[in-house]
Amino acid sequence: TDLADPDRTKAWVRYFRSKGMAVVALDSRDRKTPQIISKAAREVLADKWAALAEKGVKDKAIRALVAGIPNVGKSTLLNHLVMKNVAITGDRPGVTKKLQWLKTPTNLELLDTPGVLWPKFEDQRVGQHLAMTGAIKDQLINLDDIALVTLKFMRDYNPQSIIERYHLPSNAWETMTDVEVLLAITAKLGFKEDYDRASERLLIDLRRGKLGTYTVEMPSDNIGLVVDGDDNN
Ligand SMILES: Nc1nc2c(ncn2[C@@H]2O[C@H](COP(=O)(O)OP(=O)(O)OP(=O)(O)O)[C@@H](O)[C@H]2O)c(=O)[nH]1
Ligand SMILES: [Mg+2]
Repeated sequence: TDLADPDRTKAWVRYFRSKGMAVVALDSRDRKTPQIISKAAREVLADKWAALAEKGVKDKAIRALVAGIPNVGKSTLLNHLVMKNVAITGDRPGVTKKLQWLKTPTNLELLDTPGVLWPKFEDQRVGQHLAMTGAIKDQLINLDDIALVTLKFMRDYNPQSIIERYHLPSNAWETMTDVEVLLAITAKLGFKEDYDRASERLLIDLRRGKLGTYTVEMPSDNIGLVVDGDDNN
């Protein structure tokens, strides 16, 4: 949540709830996160616990696995829940390489898993957006293509953040194409003609929240959503 657009996060929470899912929006590193998760888990499991209690089963360990796209903070979240730095985390996709059980003193067993992506993207925007957010290894993408996708997005979404971060003239968006904006950023960063390097910097800035909070897709865009058992995805 700390990196995402708050209004768009609310829209996504509403969307997944409308599909009958239990949803909490989190900053994985926040102190309150473990409490929020355990409260939500208790609510989700309430019926199951009641049924077990009726059969006389008590103190059963809760086993849960964390799953998701690469580099979203799964291992960070689990470390927080077990209150130790056991799972390896890192500022790039593909850090967790294998399944790993983590145990807590409170009878909670958590399975960390490597990030997963679907085998192929039906809509190329899905791949572009995942690349923007850092879910795809930078070695596998064309950085300047993704930088241009980012600039195209920022032109409408938060043009001022680019002007301020890279000290561009205030009318840059009116007078320049996206390619020209990238070249202007390259020059301002002192990278001469090396727009690959500027592209990389732009993406790092975006991913670290230096260009403000952002969320690229909305539920209403209907791009590559994987709910409703839609097996096209
Ligand atoms: N700003 C912010 N950064 C986070 C958050 N959660 C994790 N991070 C950072 O994001 C990076 C990725 O975190 P990981 O926990 O390694 O992500 P992962 O989902 O386990 O990644 P893979 O194992 O590669 O799939 C690390 O640099 C974390 O410090 C969060 O909620 N907010
Ligand atoms: Mg991980």
